[in-house]
Amino acid sequence: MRTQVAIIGGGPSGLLLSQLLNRAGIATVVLERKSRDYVLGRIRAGVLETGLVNLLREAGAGARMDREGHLHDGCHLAQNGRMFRVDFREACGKQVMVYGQTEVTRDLYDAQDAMGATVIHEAEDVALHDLTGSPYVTWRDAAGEHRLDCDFVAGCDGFHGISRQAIPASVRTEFEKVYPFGWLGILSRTPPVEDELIYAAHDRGFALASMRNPALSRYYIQVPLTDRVEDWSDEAFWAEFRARMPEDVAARLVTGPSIEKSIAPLRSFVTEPMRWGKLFLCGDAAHIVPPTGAKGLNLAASDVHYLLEGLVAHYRGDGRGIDAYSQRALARIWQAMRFSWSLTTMMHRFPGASDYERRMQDSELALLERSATARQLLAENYTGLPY
Ligand code: RFL
Ligand code: PHB
Repeated sequence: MRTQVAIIGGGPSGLLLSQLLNRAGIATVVLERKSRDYVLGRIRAGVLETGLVNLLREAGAGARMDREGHLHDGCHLAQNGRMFRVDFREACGKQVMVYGQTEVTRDLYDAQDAMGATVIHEAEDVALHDLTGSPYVTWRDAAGEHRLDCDFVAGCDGFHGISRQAIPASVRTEFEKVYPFGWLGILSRTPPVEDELIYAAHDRGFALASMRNPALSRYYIQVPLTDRVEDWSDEAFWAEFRARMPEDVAARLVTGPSIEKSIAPLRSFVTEPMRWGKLFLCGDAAHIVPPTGAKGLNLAASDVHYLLEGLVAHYRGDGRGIDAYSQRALARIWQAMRFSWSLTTMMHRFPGASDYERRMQDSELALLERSATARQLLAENYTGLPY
């Protein structure tokens, strides 16, 4: 089998890249290790920047998002019970779209099906070969062993994928920060407690009130890394969540059984460079941010944007875009890294933090409440820096 671009990973970055390349007349094959149902069962991000919203429309996969997604003009920040609003529209003239990653992925699968694109599921032992020469990919499935020859490989296989490891360790520089806590998240068929997201700093730990639609809420609390999901009954979650929200919000909270519950550790990670020979890394395969800034999925989208531009230009005879890919993508990634780190640092309770560090966190939040300039900076970063 032969294609132009072999895409490893059928998550949002792989599918979006495949969809946009196909529309530009460039052939792809997507190889995904899991089944489609498994991929669609993951509950992850919920906030889309304008850049991703526009890419989904460009990909012909934005119609349901435009019907069912919700544009938000701002969000709330709370600190030990006090709450104030950051108005994105007023601060920087932009909005975000609240629409779940699960739905984005489903829409991309449907769009790929509609154009007859090749997405191969349950591909095991995917391996990349001759990445600095004539690249090819091998894998195994129920039907046996397979080989796919290609011009390029896009490594869109997430943080635990194999693509990043295919770059020799001597070429890679990795940057990592592991936070000493995780987020326990639940999804419940209850009306969201507020129309917009609430990011709440509290002495008991951080909490976030988010949503998927008017009947489906997504809530999170900061928990120690040693906690396990089994330790948290729904009742215990609701009690802790309520305790961290401002009183009037807590009083309005509608609770119900969780339909998903999971713990995600918080980590920042970047690998440089994002290109080696004919291999390009995209999305979580190259970088991870803590979810506080809602940047993970959005960074995957900006990588896709830069890689798409580079590949389209390459097939028209101009190689400058793929040569600049790593540098262009990383410049934006490091800005989002900084933003996610600063929001995470401001909002969470760190074990062993000094009183001085606590006062710094309070002062950062007070600055945001007082200063339109500070809110502008937050709003510009939260709604997404331009591509
Ligand atoms: P994904 O979504 O991880 O998709 C990678 C795909 O590659 C497949 N794969 C392989 N396929 C073939 N061969 C192999 N050897 C393979 N190894 C892996 C996987 O099965 C998978 O289908 O990466 P992608 O496409 O780059 O998308 C990135 C986003 O998913 C990610 O940035 C965000 O979801 C991060 N993230 C969140 N971001 C936010 O902005 N807001 C959030 O609230 C938020 N919550 C989360 C998150 C990530 C989580 N993870 C990774 C555990 C919550 C969690 C739990
Ligand atoms: C979510 O809805 O899952 C969500 C929203 C905003 C974040 C993180 C997660 O910062």
